[in-house]
Amino acid sequence: MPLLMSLIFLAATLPGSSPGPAPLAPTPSPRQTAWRGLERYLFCHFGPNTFTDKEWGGGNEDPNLFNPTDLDCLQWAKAAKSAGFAGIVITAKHHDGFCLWPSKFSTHTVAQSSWRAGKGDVLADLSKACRKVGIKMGVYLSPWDRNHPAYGTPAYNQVFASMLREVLGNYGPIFEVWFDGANGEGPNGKKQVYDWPLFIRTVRKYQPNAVIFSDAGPDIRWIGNEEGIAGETNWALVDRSRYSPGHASTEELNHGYPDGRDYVPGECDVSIRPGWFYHPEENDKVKSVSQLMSIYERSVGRNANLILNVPPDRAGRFNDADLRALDGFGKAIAKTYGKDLALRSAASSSADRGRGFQASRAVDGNPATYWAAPDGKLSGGVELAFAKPVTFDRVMLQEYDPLGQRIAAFHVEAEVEGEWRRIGGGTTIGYKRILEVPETTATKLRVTIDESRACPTLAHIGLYLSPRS
Ligand code: FUL
Repeated sequence: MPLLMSLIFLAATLPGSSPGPAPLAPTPSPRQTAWRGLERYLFCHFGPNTFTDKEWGGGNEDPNLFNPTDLDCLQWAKAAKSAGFAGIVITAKHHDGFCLWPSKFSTHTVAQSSWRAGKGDVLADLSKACRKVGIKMGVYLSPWDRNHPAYGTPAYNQVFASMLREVLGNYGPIFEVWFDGANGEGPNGKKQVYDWPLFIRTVRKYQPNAVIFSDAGPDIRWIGNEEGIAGETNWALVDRSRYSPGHASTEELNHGYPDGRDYVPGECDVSIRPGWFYHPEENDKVKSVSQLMSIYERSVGRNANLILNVPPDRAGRFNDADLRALDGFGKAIAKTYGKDLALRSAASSSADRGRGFQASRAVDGNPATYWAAPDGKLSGGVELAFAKPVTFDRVMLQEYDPLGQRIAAFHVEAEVEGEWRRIGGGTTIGYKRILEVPETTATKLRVTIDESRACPTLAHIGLYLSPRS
């Protein structure tokens, strides 16, 4: 046998060497994996409602009402970036049908307003600002249109697809397209039968890397409430075929289920204020940093992404109260999760797959490497030993998401003054799970997987201490 062949044979048969676990269907697409890494981004509800103090416009508003006196998308983008948000999704068109760009397929747009003498284009300003600051841009487009005369007839589907083409073709890369499921009546009193396959095809054609959001995916799903809270058990798996936009069980969307045939992770939407649009009387109702942190830990910390709405005011700027909350929120996340107290601790495993998948891979700070149990083993765990006792009140766990969501139950124990005690546990982990535990000072930590759909993986075990107030 030639030397090289012998070496390969030897390596393959060495005890402990192993190929990686086989992926467990359904698994994320590359666009879903890229979206996972963004974790949180802003939502901006902006349009005629900003000026009429409404949440849902009738579609018959005078376009001249839309008149931001000092539109400053750079201010939005800078605030997002400095608070650690990865992008901004804007309501390019809400239910009132008003287009924030000069669409050729509607007569209810910025071009019909006297704002910037009809030459303004909010999407152009925002895409420039996002590019300058280095964050991503996404768009919300409501298929429900209370202004368009064709709404309620088959012709409207072509109108909406043409609008999508304009929005997706002219402003650079778009990372997310947010489809609202609302389907009310239009000006002629009729409801539209939406051509979803056409809309989805159009997005894929003009922005193949964008994820599409709706109750039914196809890429990411609504989490089933507008409080920004994912279920404590949250599978990224559902059967897409059981839902359509606007028609889905909110309970199922909130939790997913382990036998779901499609990989469609959740996105948690919530506003920093009571309303989605700006209302001056809500300036003193902006959520506190501790409320926002609790939302973060129940969205990003429960295997979902967070889209936080910050509505620009009538000038076209974020209000100071929102800026303060955003800044505090960004700082609190950085303070809590900026320092991993378990990083590069001594790690061992009760069920080790072998070379390349040792327990140390879960604490090496690299999300692309992971601990994995041998094939067929559906339980097992990782133990960490610390050189000095570590004090923490948050445990972060991550599966290696590209191989599919596997873990269904786990628990965590800590060695405190020589005695092991259980400090927490749960069901799903997925891309990221944050567990709030009592403040604990431990010399060792053990994460045990109790149930799994296939041999479990852990890409990250992190320990953190929230700042004391
Ligand atoms: C809902 C809409 O009806 C609200 O106005 C808002 O845009 C929210 C994010 O989605 O379906």
